Amino acid sequence: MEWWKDAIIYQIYPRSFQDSNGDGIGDIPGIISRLDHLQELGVGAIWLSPVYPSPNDDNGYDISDYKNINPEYGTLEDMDRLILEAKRRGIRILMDLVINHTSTKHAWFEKSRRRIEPYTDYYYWAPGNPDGTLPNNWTGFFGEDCWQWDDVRGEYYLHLFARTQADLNYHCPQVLDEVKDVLRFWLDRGVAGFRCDVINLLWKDSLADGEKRLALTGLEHYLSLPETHGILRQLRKVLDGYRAFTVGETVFVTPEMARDLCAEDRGELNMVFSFEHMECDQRFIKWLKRDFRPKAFFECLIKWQKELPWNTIYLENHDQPRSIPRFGSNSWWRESGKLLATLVLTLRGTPFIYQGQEIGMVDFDFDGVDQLDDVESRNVNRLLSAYHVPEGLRWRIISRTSRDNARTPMQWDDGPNAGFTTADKAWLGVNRNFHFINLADQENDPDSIWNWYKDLAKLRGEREVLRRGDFLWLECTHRVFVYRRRLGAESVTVALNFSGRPARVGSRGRLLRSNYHRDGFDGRLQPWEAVILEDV
Ligand code: TEU
Ligand code: CA
Repeated sequence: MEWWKDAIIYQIYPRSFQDSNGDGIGDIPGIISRLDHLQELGVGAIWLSPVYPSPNDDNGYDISDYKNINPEYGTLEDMDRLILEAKRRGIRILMDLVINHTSTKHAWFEKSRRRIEPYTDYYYWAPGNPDGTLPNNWTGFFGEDCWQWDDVRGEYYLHLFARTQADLNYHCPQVLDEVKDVLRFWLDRGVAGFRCDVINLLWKDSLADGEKRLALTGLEHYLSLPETHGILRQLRKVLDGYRAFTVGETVFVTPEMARDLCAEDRGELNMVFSFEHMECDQRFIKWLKRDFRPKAFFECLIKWQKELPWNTIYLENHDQPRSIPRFGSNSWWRESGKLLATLVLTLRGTPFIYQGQEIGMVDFDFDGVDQLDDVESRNVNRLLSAYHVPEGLRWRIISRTSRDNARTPMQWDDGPNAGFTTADKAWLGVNRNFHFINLADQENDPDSIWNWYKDLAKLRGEREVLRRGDFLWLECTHRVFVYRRRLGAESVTVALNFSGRPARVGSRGRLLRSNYHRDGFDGRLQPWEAVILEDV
């Protein structure tokens, strides 16, 4: 049974979801205490960002032990209890599988740098060049080069991400055996599957110089290589024994690549996160923003709807700024928040909702760079400083793109620290707007974004056409997006106005939902209005 085609999946960033013991850091008992919230939303599975032991240079994406729980978050017993308590509410748990790299604090790395067998080749090691230059010219994802000298070993190691995230070497067969073992460890404990971090980069074909590019020189040596597909097929054999689910995070993925990764007969992944629709407001690299152009965004969504029989639908995660200021409008906060909810819950595919999205949380309100935590933002700040970019401009660039925008603590109520923690201070600043944006308030407001999400999630559950129906676009202009979902004789049309001005569309039908109060629909949309019509 493909449960994931009917489920809504909710992403939790554990550090920022709910603190239970007053240390200012979210934790697993905190998550357990909020499971009812997720059940009420109609969530079928939770994707947990990493909860493994980690020095937290990249907040858990630098894992130092794959088979344990970070003491900041709890214990293995807490994790077992989470799996059980979630199951009692019909919710599955997906873990984050980060196997492109480990923390340099991982025991494997400690042994590898000392050339202790069989760990010697677990990572990509290389001597420098006689002229003192790095092993090759590749550049990394976090705005630095990707080689770090290790004194113990007397060689450089490869890191595509932060300096303390060393890339695992899949040319060494033991590495894959270790990963299989990790999969079994968690599947035996009852997790339902994995979100697989940067999974299309696993195999590096050589360490030769790359073609010079504006960003990520070297990419052609590791992006979606055939051997990576082979690795995924091997992992799938383990996963299939448990009927487990996988979604791959796949950077730079094209529809063709995605089809290869997700085709049922190839036996690799179940679905992937593509990035194209998230790049509509970027030039070349994420730090160079341009104005959001809805038409390009709709066209991109249409392309992916058409090219793949099924995939993920998402607008937010822990790496991206919040969706309302980005694709909607802060001045039409409520309306555009509901419109974006409508999009996510009515396109064809599995909707992923990121914590806080269901109450319309917006970007952080930090005052300056010293309030940032994210390793990527701090690196970029350092880099821009080195090029003498003035502080004002640096802040403009970083504040709009920083991953910390999505990582501020969840806003539960209007008590101290938004109900996230009883500590004086949360690990990352709570947004001061929590007096206006918080769950408790929205629970009492029938017109809230929260109640809209709940209502649409329910509608999606009741109407098979919204889940399994095919997709057909009807109108796609610089601000209006209209599409139809159809299953047998059932047909539903969704019309969205991505602008602060009224708009007209050609569709009519019996009004099922609108984010405005209205009785019928005559083709006229209010600013940021979303309507769902039953075709008659
Ligand atoms: O992200 C991979 C990735 O390439 C980007 O989303 C990245 O976070 C950044 O935006 C590049 O500019 C995954 C995780 O989601 C992210 O949190 C980790 O930091 C990263 O892998 C390394 O594990
Ligand atoms: Ca805690």
